Amino acid sequence: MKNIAVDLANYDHPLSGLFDEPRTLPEWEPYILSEAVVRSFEETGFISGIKILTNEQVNVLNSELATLQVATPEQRKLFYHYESNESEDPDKVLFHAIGAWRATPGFHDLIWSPAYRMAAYQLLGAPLRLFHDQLFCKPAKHGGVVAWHQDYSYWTFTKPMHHLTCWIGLDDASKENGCLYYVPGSHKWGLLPITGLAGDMEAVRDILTAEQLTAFEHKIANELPKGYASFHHPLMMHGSYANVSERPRRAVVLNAMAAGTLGNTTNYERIDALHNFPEMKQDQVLNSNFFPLLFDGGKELEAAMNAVPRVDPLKLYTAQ
Ligand SMILES: O=C(O)CCC(=O)C(=O)O
Repeated sequence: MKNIAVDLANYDHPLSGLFDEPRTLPEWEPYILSEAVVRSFEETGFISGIKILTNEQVNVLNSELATLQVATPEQRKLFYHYESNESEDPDKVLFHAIGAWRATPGFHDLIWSPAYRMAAYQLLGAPLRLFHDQLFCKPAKHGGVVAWHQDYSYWTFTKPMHHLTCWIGLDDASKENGCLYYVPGSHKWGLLPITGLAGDMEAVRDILTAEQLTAFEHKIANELPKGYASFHHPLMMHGSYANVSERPRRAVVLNAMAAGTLGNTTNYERIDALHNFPEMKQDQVLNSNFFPLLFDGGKELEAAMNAVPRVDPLKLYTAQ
């Protein structure tokens, strides 16, 4: 039994009771982003300071994360990507993995958390599916640079671009321990070529215009208490510097996409990177159990949802 890892992708609903499950509009109301916050997202390409997790929920996820950092070979098969320095010291594990939602109940249920789902619906302006999740763990005093990049440059095996990233801190994140940085307005720069994620933080500078380089002078450090999140547009320029502090910087990232997103894999030049991903057929809606529908505007809420502020997807997600 020990060697069998249960694939939680078989469950298209929460399993653990870790999160509320609102049904009526009054129950959803505390999670609705204001008009001003939605407009700010349209303008700058990101918003920050959204509470997703209580401290107790953070603790549950951090306990599960510790087990995933030493996952069994069977558990590792559930991941689309699993990269670790394999340090024997749990405090020194440098770790990036995609697919934790399939492996443990807390990470599985996080994708159903109401604060996440409502904000994602408003910021995509459309019903949404899970694309995938990610874990980014930088131990104390460890490099762990994530170079400046745009998420969609790595996701062109799906189309059209109608995706959203939510970054959730599992530790307080500060400049010292390697918080994320954003370049406000860079979501209007169009799609730029890939310049790499590891090693040279500044590699992207070689392909930027003088105007874009100037915009970097206004970069924002996304410092956040644990349990809080930022959301960013798929073309937002972002990255994180090394953790030079005495404490870890762990985070879980949820990547969503509009419910009608299609596979675009036939001519994808980095196809090798996808060999552990779920099947994605060219021009077919990604609607298997690996891409669960997370929020469709709530059938039971229907009329009320029209009053909830949302972005206009045609304005925000068409320039590529
Ligand atoms: O957590 C990090 O340092 C990087 C996260 C990131 O690149 C993302 O959320 O898209």
